[in-house]
Amino acid sequence: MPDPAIPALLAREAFDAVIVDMQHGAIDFSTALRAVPLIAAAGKPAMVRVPVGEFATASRFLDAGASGVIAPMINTIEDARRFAAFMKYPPVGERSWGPHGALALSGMQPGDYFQAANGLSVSLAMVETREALGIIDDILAVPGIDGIFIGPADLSIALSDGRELNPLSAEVEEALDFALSRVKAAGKVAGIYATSGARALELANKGFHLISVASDGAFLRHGAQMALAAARA
Ligand code: 3PY
Ligand code: MG
Repeated sequence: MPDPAIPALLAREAFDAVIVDMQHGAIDFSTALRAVPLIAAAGKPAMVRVPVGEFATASRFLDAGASGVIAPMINTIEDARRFAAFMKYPPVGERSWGPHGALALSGMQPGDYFQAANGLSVSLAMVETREALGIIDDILAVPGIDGIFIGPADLSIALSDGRELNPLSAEVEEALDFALSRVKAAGKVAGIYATSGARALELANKGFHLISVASDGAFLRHGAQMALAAARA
């Protein structure tokens, strides 16, 4: 939702991090930018999902003090390399210097931030197509890619050749297990989107490290439904 008060409010709940979604969310660049220090003020890492292919935007969010970026539809090695290049300073990548918000929020000296930044800025490549699954080892091997983030909805569309949207399908489940085993073999991080808290628990039990538990709109709808059900009972 396009208001920084929403991630600020959610950051005060018991989440480990808050993800601002610029791929499908209606939030614009400057509004999302304002969310970063509000999330950080709650002591939580601010993460941003950038629109498809907008790797320069990833750098700008790191400059503003975001702790990590999720890049959707990383379907080729070149996509992964370009994403990593914008996320990491040399010698790993080609990130350009100018971390105004990261310095202000962390209080670090520029030289110290420069030394630490590549380890502080988490880059997660979204695996959500057949192509990406097929080259998952190569994506994970790209220097500067810290892990993957699975999009089970798009994956279900891809794996069914466009026949269905079913993030809980047997095919998706099999792909999740495969992806997770590859991430573990690479010693990197596995993230995934869950459509509910109950699903998030299942995915945590499988071994995923970072799990997005539904969305602001879903929370609002759920809260409204609960209150109405109680009132109408
Ligand atoms: C997907 O399920 O495809 C996602 O990108 C989750 O947000
Ligand atoms: Mg997706």
